[in-house]
Amino acid sequence: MKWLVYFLFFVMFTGITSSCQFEKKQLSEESRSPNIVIIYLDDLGYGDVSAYGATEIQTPNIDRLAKGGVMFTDGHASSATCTPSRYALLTGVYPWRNKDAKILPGTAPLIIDTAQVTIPKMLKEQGYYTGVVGKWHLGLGSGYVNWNEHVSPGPNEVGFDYSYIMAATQDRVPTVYLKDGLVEGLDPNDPIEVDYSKNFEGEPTGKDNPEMLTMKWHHGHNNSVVNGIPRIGFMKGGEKAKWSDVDMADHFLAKAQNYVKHHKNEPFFLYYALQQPHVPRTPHPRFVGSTDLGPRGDVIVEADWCIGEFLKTLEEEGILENTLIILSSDNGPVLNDGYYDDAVERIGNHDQNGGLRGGKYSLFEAGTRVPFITYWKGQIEPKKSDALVCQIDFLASLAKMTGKEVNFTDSEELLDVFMGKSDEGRKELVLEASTRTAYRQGSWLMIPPYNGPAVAAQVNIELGNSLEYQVYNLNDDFGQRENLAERNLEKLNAMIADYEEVMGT
Ligand code: NG6
Ligand code: CA
Repeated sequence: MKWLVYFLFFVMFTGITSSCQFEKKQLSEESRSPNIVIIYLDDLGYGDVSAYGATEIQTPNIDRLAKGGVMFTDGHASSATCTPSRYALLTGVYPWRNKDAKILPGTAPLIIDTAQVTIPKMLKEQGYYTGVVGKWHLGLGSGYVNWNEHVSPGPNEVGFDYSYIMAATQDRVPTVYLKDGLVEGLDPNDPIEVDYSKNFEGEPTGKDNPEMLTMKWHHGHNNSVVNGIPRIGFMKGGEKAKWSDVDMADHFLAKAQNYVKHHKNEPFFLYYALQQPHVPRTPHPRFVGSTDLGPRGDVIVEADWCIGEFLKTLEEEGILENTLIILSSDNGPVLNDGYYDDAVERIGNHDQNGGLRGGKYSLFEAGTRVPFITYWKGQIEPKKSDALVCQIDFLASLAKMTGKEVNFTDSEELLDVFMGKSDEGRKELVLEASTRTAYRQGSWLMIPPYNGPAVAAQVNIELGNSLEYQVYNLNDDFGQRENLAERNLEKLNAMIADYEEVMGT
């Protein structure tokens, strides 16, 4: 009898707990945070995407995101160059607050403090698995880097569970991939040495060995030669570990796809940082000639294809509906960035700036205004938004989305804007280009006076330098042709005062 009572109790109890567990499971699945993917291109301009008006390049896969999500027309990178923009994207901190946030050589130490909040760190605390695949360019190590040992600190120390990266840029040595801090495919009998100040004895260079080159350098880029391409910096050894430039896009894509397949059952974050269309532009042979624009156009088509394949993987794995995708670029476009690759000669009717003034390195609008898209199938209603938004705002917005509310200094919480529910973007934004800053307020932009050339001669881009204050109203003057500073002294003075307050000067 006693046993029967025990038995009945046992049945009731296990029944109750298992039904509780069932409810809990269902609940957590419903409220589960979506996967988050940031697809980040390198030097892709506002006018380089067909959804943004390009006619000479077709980007059907990026367009699919733009047309199925929020396509921002006033979305900005924090800076007109790579390292500062990536720093701001990941940390939510304005790059001009960190004096090391400037274009880094391949030997530079990590510029993110390992104690700093980052998107991957914040998401990890919220139960995400976090990964980065592609271009890093935020420095590695804390001084001298021995590339033959575990390289640290790096992405894994600032919040990424998994990292598969190129250290700096495609045009900088070392030209090898690193997986979780280890150079992939390294032969211990052929150690890697890297130096940015002097060559290793007897090693060929782009400058002295033009006969070795399959791509000619225009400015800079005349140090070590790898795969016939002269690079920035000197490198010796590591033959087997060197990447194949034409396979890089496929290589990163496969890593990104694998990552998704392995982590589809947990909330994951992926920062997929493509290398295109940064120099050297090395389309895989199957993309050569896919535009009339030469390699620069062809690698944009290649990048678009990679994005399409990546989306297919999300679909095949059944998680597209549960994944928020953000797509943008680290800075504006440049044609000749140091190699002769026909980008200038074959530009034809293409306008990489999409009507904006300036380009990469510039304080004018084309420096930072870039393609900027948020997409979440079934959750975000397709629309165009002219809200002023910046990549620096992802941190606070994703924190809000995943239930972690923190007050950030520079990163603004704009979740409703990114979800297409509001067009109330930022009221103000400080933009940066090679340590210079400009101030955006509403539709107005103020550039303080700067010494320095008006045009960067080698890349042929207007930098925004002038000894006079410049003020533009972007609503009426998209191409920044008319400096209104003199005629609007009141506006100018008000903007200077607000700018100085933000800058703390
Ligand atoms: C410049 C390079 C340019 C590019 C850029 C970084 C020269 C002359 N120019 O210094 O080719 O590598 O740095 O681009 O070396 S970024 O997109 O990573 O910021
Ligand atoms: Ca870049």
